[in-house]
Amino acid sequence: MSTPQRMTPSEALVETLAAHGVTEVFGIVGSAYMDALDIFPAAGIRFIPVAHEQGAAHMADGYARASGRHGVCIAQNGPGVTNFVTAIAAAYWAHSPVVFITPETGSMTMGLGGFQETEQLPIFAKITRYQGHVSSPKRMAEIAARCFDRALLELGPCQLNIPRDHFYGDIQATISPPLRIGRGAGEEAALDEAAALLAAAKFPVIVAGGGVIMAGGGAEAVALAERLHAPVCTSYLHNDAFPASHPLWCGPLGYQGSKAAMQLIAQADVVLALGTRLGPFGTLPQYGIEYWPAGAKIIQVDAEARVLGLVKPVSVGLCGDARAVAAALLQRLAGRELACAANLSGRSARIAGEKAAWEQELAGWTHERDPFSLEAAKDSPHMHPRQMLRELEQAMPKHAMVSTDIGNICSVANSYLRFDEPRSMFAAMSFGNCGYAFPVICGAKVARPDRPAIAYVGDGAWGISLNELLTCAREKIGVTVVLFNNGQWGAEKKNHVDFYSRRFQGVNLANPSWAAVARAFGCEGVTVDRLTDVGPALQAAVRAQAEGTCTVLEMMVTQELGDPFRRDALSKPVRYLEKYRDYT
Ligand SMILES: Cc1ncc(C[n+]2csc(CCOP(=O)(O)OP(=O)(O)O)c2C)c(N)n1
Ligand SMILES: [Mg+2]
Repeated sequence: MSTPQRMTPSEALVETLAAHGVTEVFGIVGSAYMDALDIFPAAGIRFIPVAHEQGAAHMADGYARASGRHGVCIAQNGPGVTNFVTAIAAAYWAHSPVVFITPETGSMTMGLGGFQETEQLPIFAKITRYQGHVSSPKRMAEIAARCFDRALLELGPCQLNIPRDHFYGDIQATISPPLRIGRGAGEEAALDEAAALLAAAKFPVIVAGGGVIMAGGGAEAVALAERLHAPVCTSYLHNDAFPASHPLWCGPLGYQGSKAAMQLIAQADVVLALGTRLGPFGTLPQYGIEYWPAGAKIIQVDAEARVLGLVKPVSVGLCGDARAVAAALLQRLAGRELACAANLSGRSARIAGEKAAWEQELAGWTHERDPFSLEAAKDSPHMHPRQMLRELEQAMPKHAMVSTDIGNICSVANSYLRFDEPRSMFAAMSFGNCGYAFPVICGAKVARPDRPAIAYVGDGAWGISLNELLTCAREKIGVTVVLFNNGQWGAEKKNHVDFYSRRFQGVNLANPSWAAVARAFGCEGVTVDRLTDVGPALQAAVRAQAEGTCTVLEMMVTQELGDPFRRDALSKPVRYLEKYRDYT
């Protein structure tokens, strides 16, 4: 619609949603935006009512991550909107193009302390890419469109803040088509320099990050890796950035990642960090291995200029689209003599050797062996978490999407989550909030009903998020929850074990039967206590997804605990006061 037309601001909003291809919106109904909600069906938009607004924003995040399209959520002004905060912060660190619509208290009463009033822009200022405020009803279409354009342009959440009286009126509005701006491959001179470094490299290693996925650059990354015959590590929690079945794939870096990836990158003289900010948490030493090659030349590619050279010093920083950069580098390397060609067979053997060694170690690593874990598992009738995770890996259906929460077992799962296609792994990323995985997989399933959808969740995190079982039952969202019942907030208990002489506080959980709880919500619930039942239970639950059935598989596991999250951030307690003397 290129010419202005008479409409109401509600119509302008809904027409803008439609123009941007929005077909689903997550939220909880509220009077503030009811005038727009009323016409969603006529615009082909399904409103998906949820149990908690945090769930709605996580679902929008999952929807965006699975599809690459906008995820959209909406809430009542005041408390509905503040319930978004945690999930928007998570979406910010996951680079998700989420547009969250926040009706605000009326413009004529703002500041008087009326009902459901709070300043809604400052709360989100640091966790959004753009905040659009509809300062006049006449600007509804313009500001709404800007939120949608910028969410994709800058890859992050954008807030559309609308005083609730601004939904009403008689305006002339133009509905503009989406503005799509390509990023390109970046600076020519930097590309030349990067190509020269790669051509001279004797042991080049690629780190493939989330930027490869977001740019749709999987094929280019594979082609570049093959041209260099370079091993490819995936960046922390982006296990789907490179196909795991490819011979050059080495697995994830970072916490509970692949030792093969770490041993190989430690050898690198040149690292191509493709589409990754090289987040600090994903480059810390693990398993006692200081793998980051401090002496290597680093070429870092990211769509966001400000992350280049931020965490690790770089030799070349390239601000561009990971796909376009990979293609441009391939072009520059075509027909060129590569120093690394000289030791191709040696490198091949090295890659295969490190991968085989890690596989063998993983295969034998059936349980944790530290004193606490050995004690905890000794007389337990339950499954060892690692063995259970391996069974899940082996039974994982093709094209599966898996979300993971924050917790000890979810973290250990990192070694057992391998994917052949992008947009398959949705971890809680660096915001790290417990309660992420379940609503996120619900949103992913709504976006991609054709793909199996599985959430890995600890029993503690489950308590934060299980209310969305209501949404699954009501809206027939067929996802599978693999719930790790170890009766504890395990990841934090591990810190008590390692640093606080096992003075446990607030870490033991008395659980109901989570399978029975799921059934009470109108979903399916199955308790699994034997390794041989893990795979068949997963497969049956995935089959039931086709009927819109959500199943909770309650995995009964021992209380053993893998390596801690934050060894880097904790130290043994020091007490100076007499009354706390024993607390060391
Ligand atoms: C919202 C939120 N609250 C608290 C934490 C701190 N925290 C990190 S891991 C963890 C324990 C997770 O326990 P559970 O979900 O049972 O998984 P497990 O570690 O037992 O596998 C907690 C409480 C967090 N990350 N997010
Ligand atoms: Mg637990």
